[in-house]
Amino acid sequence: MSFFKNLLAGFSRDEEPVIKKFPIVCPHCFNKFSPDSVVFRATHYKEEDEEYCLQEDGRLNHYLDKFGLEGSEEMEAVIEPKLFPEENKTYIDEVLISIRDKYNIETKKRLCPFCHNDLPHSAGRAPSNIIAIIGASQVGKSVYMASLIHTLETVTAHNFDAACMPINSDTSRRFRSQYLDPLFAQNSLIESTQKEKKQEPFIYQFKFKNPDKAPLSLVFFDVAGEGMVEEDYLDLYANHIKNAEGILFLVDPLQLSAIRNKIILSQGSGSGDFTSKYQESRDVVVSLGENFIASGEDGRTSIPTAVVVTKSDMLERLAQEDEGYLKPNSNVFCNYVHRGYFNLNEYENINGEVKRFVSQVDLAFLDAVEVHFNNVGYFAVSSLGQNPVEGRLQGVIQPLRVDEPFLWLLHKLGYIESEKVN
Ligand SMILES: Nc1nc2c(ncn2[C@@H]2O[C@H](COP(=O)(O)OP(=O)(O)OP(=O)(O)O)[C@@H](O)[C@H]2O)c(=O)[nH]1
Ligand SMILES: [Mg+2]
Ligand SMILES: [Zn+2]
Repeated sequence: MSFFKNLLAGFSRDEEPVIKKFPIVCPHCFNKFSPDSVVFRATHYKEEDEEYCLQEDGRLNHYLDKFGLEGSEEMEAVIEPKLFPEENKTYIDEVLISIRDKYNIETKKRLCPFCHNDLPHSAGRAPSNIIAIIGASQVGKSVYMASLIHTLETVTAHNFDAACMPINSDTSRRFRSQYLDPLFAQNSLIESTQKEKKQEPFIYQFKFKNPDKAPLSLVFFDVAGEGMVEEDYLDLYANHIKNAEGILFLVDPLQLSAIRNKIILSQGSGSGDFTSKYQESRDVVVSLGENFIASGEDGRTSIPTAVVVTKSDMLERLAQEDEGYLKPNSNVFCNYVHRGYFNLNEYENINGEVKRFVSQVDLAFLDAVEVHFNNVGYFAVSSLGQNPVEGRLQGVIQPLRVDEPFLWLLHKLGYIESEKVN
């Protein structure tokens, strides 16, 4: 179908121009602006020139100060493109990407005009999609982000004729040392995300092999669950949720009090770790509602929101002992790989099963979600495929359905197609 659509589009006379220039959302301060408003950092300095000497960057320092980070050292000058003639500027696909300064020296270092942080090189040239991963403390956000990004890079991208890559070597290094190595190489877990520490975004590019399909930039954030119910924390560290294109809302079955004891009993003794922390997922919805969502007209948001039940491996025994919640042969426990398109049939089954499960174990949460979010899908994943024992993994990680909620978001945002196949 889409093949013919593309073919016809190729012949059509009044073909729509391909859009190549997109508004930029700064991945540091989340202001949105046109690619024409960027500023540049000079690549050299001249001690004797007041304008071009090393100097303090007030805006950058203000930004760093807000997060309690140390101010930067004196830096090269910031260059305002509007003060230069067109012949000094270079554009690719209508997007300003470099400028020659007063000394005729070129700089490609684009900065956000609001906070003076570096912009990713794809900024303005691909739609930028912030995916917010939220949820109460210890629900499995950090582990899920790690498992998801790893799966996107190694499996999902290929299944959709694309490649998924970190935006630069710094992102790659940080992801490896903070997430990938502990989980995949050292069989250990990730420490609870610190509330006091500013989390840097992880930016990835998802690029299709078909050059006619626009690439997308994915910006992932890992926040501290503890902060999710504190206004000050949300204001400072979770502002990206306001500009998110998609939300992954994680819920932990072990924290759903209605079944916690049943799960613990069903696992038997010596069967691994149970989080001792409790934080009602409903409180997280309420606090999000207060801080971000209620600003809309009817107090609801249409941002596509995937409610994701994590640690589904913990539900398997429960299902065997009590079929009232989930059937032992439920789709929740079978991996399914979406390939080439998002299978709506598979989605409808999982959405129905998980929604029914959540309504049984935490109706108050389900109701809170339904009054705040207009566009919701329900999913279940296991990022690890096993329950760690004393903070150690017992073998190779075997993620289950981890990319499905993400693919649903991509489908909702119009980046991948869907089909209904049995
Ligand atoms: N059984 C099982 N346990 C998991 C899984 N994913 C995470 N866990 C457990 O949940 C714990 C918390 O995971 P994190 O990803 O650190 O949780 P978080 O939501 O980032 O927590 P904060 O950073 O404190 O907000 C881990 O230490 C694991 O013990 C999973 O797929 N299966
Ligand atoms: Mg965490
Ligand atoms: Zn900024």
